[in-house]
Amino acid sequence: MTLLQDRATGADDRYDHVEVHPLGESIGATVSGVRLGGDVEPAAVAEIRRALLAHKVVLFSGQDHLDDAGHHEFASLLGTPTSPHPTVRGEGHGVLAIDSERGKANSWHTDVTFVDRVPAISLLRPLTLPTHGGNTVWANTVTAHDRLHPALQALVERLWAVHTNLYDYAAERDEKRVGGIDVEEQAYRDEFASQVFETEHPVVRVHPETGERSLLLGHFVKRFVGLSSHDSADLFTLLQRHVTRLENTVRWRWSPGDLAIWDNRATQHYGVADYGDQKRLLHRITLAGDVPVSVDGVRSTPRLGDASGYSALA
Ligand SMILES: O=C(O)CCC(=O)C(=O)O
Ligand SMILES: [Fe+2]
Repeated sequence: MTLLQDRATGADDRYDHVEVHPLGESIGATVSGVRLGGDVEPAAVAEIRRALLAHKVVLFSGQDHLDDAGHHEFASLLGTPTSPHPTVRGEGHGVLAIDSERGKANSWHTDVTFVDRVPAISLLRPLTLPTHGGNTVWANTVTAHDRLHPALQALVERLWAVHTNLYDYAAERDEKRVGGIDVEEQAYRDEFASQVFETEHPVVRVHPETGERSLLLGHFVKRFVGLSSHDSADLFTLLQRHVTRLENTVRWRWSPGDLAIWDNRATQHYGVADYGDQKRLLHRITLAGDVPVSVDGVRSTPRLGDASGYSALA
């Protein structure tokens, strides 16, 4: 990506209806000059979508007027909202609560990759923020792919991974003694895994709108098809290291009234859990996506679970 920016203002002059300020060369832009809601004019929606596809995550501020209904109305201009989650109950308006009292997303992932129809876009809005910490970091999985050595690209092009919602919580976190785990957190984990989903996805997917190739990985990956668990773990670590290198990320410090929108087909993200026991609550709406397709045109295959009730196909 070559950024076209006005040297004085930092704004990208290819937008007429919104202002777009890139936050870095790899990923992230702030978008301003628009009041989000169900009444945003189509030309502005089209530019927001263009900025999203170019920068992978776009960040809005000053949207304090948004409630769940407005969040949902605006989301509906960009796509078809899914139900809140394949297994976890939501809040109405297609909203999933991201609540520190139930668990923390401090592990790199792409949302809901354990189903075949991975959501295309997620929209996240803070309701309660801690006094410090609790930033979110996004990584660009297209640049992660493109910056791999061609020999590594050739390797991963032919590889498929099994993703499941029964992922290993202890792998990315400090393991808690079973008897010592918080009751609410355990209830959430039980609900999360109340129905098991498993899907085989290509490690390299072709983006349905941009044609870009991206690495489809993150913490729901259980193993690579045909590789031993040791080889899977080593290769997963190697690839994730390329996804999450700092040059490939953007970090956002939340303020009340913000809204983040990310292209879930081209990113991973991580909620930094550095705010102690403070309450942190955000509301997320996801938009229906299509079934990923490999570079050879082969679609992902569900192995366990039927996600048709969770999401239409985009
Ligand atoms: O807590 C965060 O910052 C990220 C939450 C998350 O993973 C999500 O909203 O999908
Ligand atoms: Fe997430």
